[in-house]
Amino acid sequence: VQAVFRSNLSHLLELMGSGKESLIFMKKRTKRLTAQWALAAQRLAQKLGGARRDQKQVLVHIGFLTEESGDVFSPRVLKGGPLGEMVQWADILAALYVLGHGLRVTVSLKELQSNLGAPPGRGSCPLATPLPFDLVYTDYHGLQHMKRYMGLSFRKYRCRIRVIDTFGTEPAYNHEEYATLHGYRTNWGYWNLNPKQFMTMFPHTPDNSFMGFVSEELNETEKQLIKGGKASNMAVVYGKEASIWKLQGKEKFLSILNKYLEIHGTVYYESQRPPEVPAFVKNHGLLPQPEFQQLLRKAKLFIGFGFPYEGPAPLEAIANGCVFLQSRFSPPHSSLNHEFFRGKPTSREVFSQHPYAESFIGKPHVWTVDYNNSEELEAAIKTIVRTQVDPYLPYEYTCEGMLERVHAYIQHQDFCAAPGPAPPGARAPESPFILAPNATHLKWARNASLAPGAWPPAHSLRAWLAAAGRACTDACLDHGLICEPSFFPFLNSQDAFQTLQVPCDSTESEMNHLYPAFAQPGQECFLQKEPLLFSCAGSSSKYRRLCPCRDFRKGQVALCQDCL
Ligand code: U2F
Repeated sequence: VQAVFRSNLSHLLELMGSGKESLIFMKKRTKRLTAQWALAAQRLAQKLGGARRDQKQVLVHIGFLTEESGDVFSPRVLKGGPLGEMVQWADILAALYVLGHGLRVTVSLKELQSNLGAPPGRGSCPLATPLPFDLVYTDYHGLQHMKRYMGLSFRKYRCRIRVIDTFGTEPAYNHEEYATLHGYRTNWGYWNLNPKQFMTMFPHTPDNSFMGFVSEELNETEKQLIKGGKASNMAVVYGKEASIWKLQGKEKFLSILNKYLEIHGTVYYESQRPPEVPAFVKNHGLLPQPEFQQLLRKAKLFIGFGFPYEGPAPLEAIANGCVFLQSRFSPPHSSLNHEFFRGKPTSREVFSQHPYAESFIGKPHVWTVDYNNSEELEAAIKTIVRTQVDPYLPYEYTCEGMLERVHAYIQHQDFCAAPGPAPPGARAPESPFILAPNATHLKWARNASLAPGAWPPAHSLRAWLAAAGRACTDACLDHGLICEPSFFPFLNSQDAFQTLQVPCDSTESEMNHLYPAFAQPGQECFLQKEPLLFSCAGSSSKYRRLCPCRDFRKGQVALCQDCL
């Protein structure tokens, strides 16, 4: 069956159920964004020019909202608790629905069970129960639920699952045996899924798929209106919870700000002003999303205090013409040194409160400064107050961008196909690479004929031998490219090393998330033995990693030029 774009979302609102504060928040958002989704669908339909899209049957099981997993989020919706996850789930549901897929939504184990078919237990044979869905979007909590209810068929069908995973899961943490042996075992990881089945909130690591969410897009007239309507010296502090204001050195920081700007906040409070928030701050209390946007439209500056990490609000602020000011983290925060990230299945280092804003957007919209350096801070504020910036929203965070990406994933990502050690042609028989002059850059010369049907198409591969100590994520970015883990099999061979003129004295095949790699002392080459461990993330000064990179579409890092 062909999928047909939908522009009326009222049936989706019914599917989303009711009762919980979190669902109410999500439904309000979906309703408010209906016109934007409809317009985006129209544009994408035009862009795709009638290309065939298969309709999938999709189950969305939002595990963290179930009572069985504690549902700690719903009661905090109106009290300054995290809303980022709800923003994202609302947008995922909208994208799937607008793309025209068959949709079921569950937020309790009972509903899940009745959608999965016969429950396991006496009298039923879980193996015999076929899964009535082509795709299941869930989270780490939901994975547990599904495993419990699907019994033996979980293994068979897990390739259909997509895990919405805010901060991401690196391959070393995902592989159960490897994680256990090498100290990467956490509360969450070790499901042995294809790492691309994990879908993140920002493009953290290309080992996972970037799912994202949307921010409201302004038309030209609105942009002009906003630019004209800015209050000259108004700043809004990022943070709905009073605890965020317990920033070290806050007094000094705020007094500098207060010299140049009128400071506003949207901190939740019960009956009286939270003691953490100084008297000169104009606190509006937690605002409903549309009113928060209105506030951002008047403000010149949106100020991060270091927490929350990697949320949606800075994108909304920038989209509404604010400058986002945030602190640089030195040393960077990670699961090794910070409570918030501890136990999360990633070693990713976070160099500022919002690394995406820093590296994908940057100046003039984003200023990342050392808050302990008063001079640097004051100089930044002075410049910001003087400059005018245009509202800006990266394409990948528009409704159209999200639809385009989710469409591409649904049509092309298949983790159920029989896993081979390498796709056809991966042994690179007759010099499929062209050598760059410096002999560290390989380009796939033939077209995709060596690996027909591969996605992303194999001809977008550009391979680099990274410097010692450099991760593939960074090595690719250094060349304006992005690491593409699905291309690792093309590089995981003696031939590939040979074509690169890497002088291997010996070659070994082992389980190590840094392989394929070359070790200079001893001139040893190492191949990856376990395909699940192919990883863009990770580095060691011992190795020069062999890295598969690819190009990407402007404003849509998840997709290569020829990926649509
Ligand atoms: C992030 O969660 P948060 O919910 O803390 O992220 P924010 O960026 O603060 O904002 C989420 C939404 O809250 C809205 C705003 C954003 O879309 O429009 N909002 C509002 O409705 N009223 C207000 O007064 C102020 C903001 C992240 F998303 C999570 O994944 C993390 O778990 C969490 C911790 O790092 O940070």
